[in-house]
Amino acid sequence: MADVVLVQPMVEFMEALKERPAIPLGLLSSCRNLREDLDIVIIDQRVHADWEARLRREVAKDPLMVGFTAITGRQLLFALEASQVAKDEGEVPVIWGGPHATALPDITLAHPLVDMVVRGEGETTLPALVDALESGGKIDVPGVSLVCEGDVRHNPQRGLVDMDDLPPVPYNLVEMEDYLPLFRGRGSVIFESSRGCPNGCVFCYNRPMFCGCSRSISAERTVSHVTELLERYPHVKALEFVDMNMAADLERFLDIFKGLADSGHDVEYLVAGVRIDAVNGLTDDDLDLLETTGVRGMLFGVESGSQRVLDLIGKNITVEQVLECNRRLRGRELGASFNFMLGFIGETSSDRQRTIDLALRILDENPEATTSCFNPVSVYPGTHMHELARSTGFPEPCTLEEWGAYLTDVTSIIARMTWLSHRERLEIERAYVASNFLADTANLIDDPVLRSLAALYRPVARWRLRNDEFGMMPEAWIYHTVRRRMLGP
Ligand code: B12
Ligand code: SF4
Repeated sequence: MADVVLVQPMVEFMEALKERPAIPLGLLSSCRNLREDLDIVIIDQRVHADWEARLRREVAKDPLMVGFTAITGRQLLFALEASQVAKDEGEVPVIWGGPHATALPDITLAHPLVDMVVRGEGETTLPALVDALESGGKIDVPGVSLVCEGDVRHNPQRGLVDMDDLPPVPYNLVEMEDYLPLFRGRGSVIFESSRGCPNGCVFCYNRPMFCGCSRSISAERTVSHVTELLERYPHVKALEFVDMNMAADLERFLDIFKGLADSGHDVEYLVAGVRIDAVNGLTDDDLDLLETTGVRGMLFGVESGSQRVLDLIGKNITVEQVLECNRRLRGRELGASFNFMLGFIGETSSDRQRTIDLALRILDENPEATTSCFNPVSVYPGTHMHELARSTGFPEPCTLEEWGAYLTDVTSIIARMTWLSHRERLEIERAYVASNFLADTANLIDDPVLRSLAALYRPVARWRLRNDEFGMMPEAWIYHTVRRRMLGP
């Protein structure tokens, strides 16, 4: 009998483009401190075609709890579908954790399918909660919210974990072969070496989750955990650091790559969260070190090409720093990718054109660079952006279903941009569609046919963006139709 059943719901569109998803790191990480005598089962909607039958089977065995993770967006709808299955099958407590439940515990608990919420990090709260459930006593565990006699009770906040004290992630709880999405043709795994970020961008989930507090595993321990992982799973040939701001401490950042270089793994690395100013603080020798160690992906959040907007959103970088970073990375194999967003509150049409121009200039000045699609700004609960959006009459989603539907599709995100005119929203939608094809999509799309079609359309996309030509755009309709087909109903 499983004592603890955990469910990883489907996420969204991006996953439909990859043959295999990333490991369910949030759930695995929450299990790090669970007692060894407990039986833990992880069911993943993305890899277990028979997830429903598995879940029914496990619930029928009367476990202590069934836990679900979810970020804001469509994943909430999948988590609800699975929670319904659990509730249909037995009397088991349904417990939600993850970014969305943390930001909005009241709305989450208002749903009849959810019994408890774990706010924030799971590493200490989950073991304490499991003990409380087992003892059958009062659930007075810090970090947990629950409904008590019809009222929502939020137990006190739990302090943040010391990442250096955490044991390694128990990857053995899943079949590694089911995961390993391809990065440059290599099976990759995700790894977290730090949490949080000292900066406070208005749109980012960092503040509500981590109060802007940045913590990390020491360089030495990071290298030792990575080495252990690579030795245990020799078919892992790429590793993605999913830290929000991995180079917040430059010395630690460099020490990690020195340590990895010394251990001589045949592995490529992707650094998913790195700031422009951090890279500008590296010497050419440091960049050489990253390159020889195998760093082949560095993702930068630039967000806007307008200095006025960068200041408005608290990004704390300048356009000049972005261009300098791009120049420094030119001719290097570090896989620089620059990310942008359109539709910030207070942004004008000329600010948006500056963003498009900056993206095109980056690509012109550095043939090795790529850019992401220009995501329309989404309102994440608990962020400062959420408060700003409310003041413009943003139609507030009030339930889990509404939050799920709002962030399911770019068209629904754009439809709620109450701070923009109808014409501006149309411009953003079309620039978004074209921007999907601006740069090479090799790391995003596994299907070679789709990739070739994207490459064929690239010159048209660049022409549209360069010339602000969004009048007649039948390909926007084709794009949305294909996307909906891939996502399913
Ligand atoms: C890997 C990743 C993904 C993966 C899948 C994520 C998943 N949850 O299944 C993919 C690539 C699919 C993805 C997609 C997106 N993502 Co993403 N992604 C991440 C990333 C980089 C790492 C997630 C992770 O593994 N973290 C490490 C683990 C340990 O942390 P965790 O999941 O929060 O889990 C901890 C706690 O939350 C808690 N916990 C979590 N679940 C549970 C469950 C239970 C039962 C318990 C007890 C505890 C618990 O315990 C864990 C340990 O402390 C994070 C940034 C980050 N560093 O966290 C963003 C992040 C989760 N993504 C985010 C966003 C916005 C997106 C996108 C919308 C981006 C975009 N614009 O396209 C898309 C989603 C939709 C789409 N368009 O496809 C936001 C979510 C904000 C929010 N309010 O929900 C984050 C936080 C980034 C950010 N800085 O804002 N993403
Ligand atoms: S720098 Fe990045 S991680 Fe830090 S607050 Fe801004 S967007 Fe979030």
